[in-house]
Amino acid sequence: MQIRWLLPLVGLAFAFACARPPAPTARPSATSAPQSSPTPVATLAAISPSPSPRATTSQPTPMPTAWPWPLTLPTDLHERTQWRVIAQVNQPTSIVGWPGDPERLIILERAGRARLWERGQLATEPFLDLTDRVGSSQPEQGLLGFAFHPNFAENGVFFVNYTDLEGNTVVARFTLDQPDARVADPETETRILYVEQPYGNHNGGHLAFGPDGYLYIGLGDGGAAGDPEDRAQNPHELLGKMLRIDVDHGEPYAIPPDNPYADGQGGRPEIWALGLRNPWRYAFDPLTGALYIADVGQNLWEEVNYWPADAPPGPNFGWDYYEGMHPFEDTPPPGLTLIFPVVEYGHDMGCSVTGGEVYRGRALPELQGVYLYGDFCSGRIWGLIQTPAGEWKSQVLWETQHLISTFGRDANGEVYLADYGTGAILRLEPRE
Ligand SMILES: [Ca+2]
Ligand SMILES: [Ca+2]
Repeated sequence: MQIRWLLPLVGLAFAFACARPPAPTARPSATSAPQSSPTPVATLAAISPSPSPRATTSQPTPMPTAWPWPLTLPTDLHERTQWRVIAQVNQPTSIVGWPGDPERLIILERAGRARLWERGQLATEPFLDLTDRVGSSQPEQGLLGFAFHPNFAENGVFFVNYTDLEGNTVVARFTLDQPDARVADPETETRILYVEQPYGNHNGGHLAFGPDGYLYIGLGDGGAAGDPEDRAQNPHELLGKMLRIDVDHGEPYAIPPDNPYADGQGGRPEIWALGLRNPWRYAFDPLTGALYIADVGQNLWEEVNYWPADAPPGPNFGWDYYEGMHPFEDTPPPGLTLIFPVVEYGHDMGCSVTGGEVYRGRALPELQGVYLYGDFCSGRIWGLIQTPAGEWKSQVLWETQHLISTFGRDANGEVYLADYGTGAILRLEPRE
């Protein structure tokens, strides 16, 4: 196995470790984040003085009828559950559930194919073949993200994120000829966003629609290492950000009016969040609408960030002032509010975090509301919950041998993962 070659997919540094120290320390973010007076940055003034996740997550909206997380995490899941292989592809980068049909998935292959998995079978003909325009010469390049439009059943529209033959990021819209087509026409492509990439790595690549109906586009800091041009903190650069656009208005899109720089003053209007290194995978909780962003670390710390649905746009997740909870480079200006991760882990536990999904399936009721995430190198998979007191708890639930490149969720909320090394797609199930 060409481990050394594979490792750079989503991270730079790597440190295999077999030691099993306690699960990562969960910290209440409000007390660990440096609280500050209101930011002097005019365009961020709409943000409350201390929009810490903890301050708002005690009453998330839309508030479900019950506490949205379990009170404890199960400890014996490795005995009672299995990750069962359901398909085999080449270098999988993303798994997306087909809207309304739990027996259908779209599985992305890095070289540029979107494969259709349907009722236990992988269709021979790709759902979408973009190999003529996808560049994948660098390990983190390729066909990286896919999102169905919220009204896909009516309009047949979906979006993809890929690096082109020059290595630059393309976000494009496609439309099915017929509502129930099994193959999409590559010629229906309409590019809606194009971002030049200065280096081959840290392209982000994920796409997801939020509960607000807007498309969220994660972009890494553009690469090399240590964000050499300090893009993640520069509001005039799209790299190192989470973007948010309205694909239902404007041409090719409109700016949501509450984006922090919506009027173009002080920053790029597409920006929704700043300070990200490489948000390779992120996910919205289908019940609460909260957003979990796993941001790949530099040399030491991997992190998961949390932003509830009712928190204001514009969070700054800290990179590259901070790597996880730890100072990395330079000193933030006085008054700048940074949002710290709700959990981090060191490179004794892995090398590159792969953001997962909030489990809202039916097969494993005790996992309802648990955010599952993993590590690309160590194969560990954690569960993350918040206690009613606001404390975040993270615990290793499975030790696997998989090179976990992505997780995914089907229409029923069941969770999948991809093994980049073997190409296997696996579904989490009770052990028979
Ligand atoms: Ca830097
Ligand atoms: Ca951070």
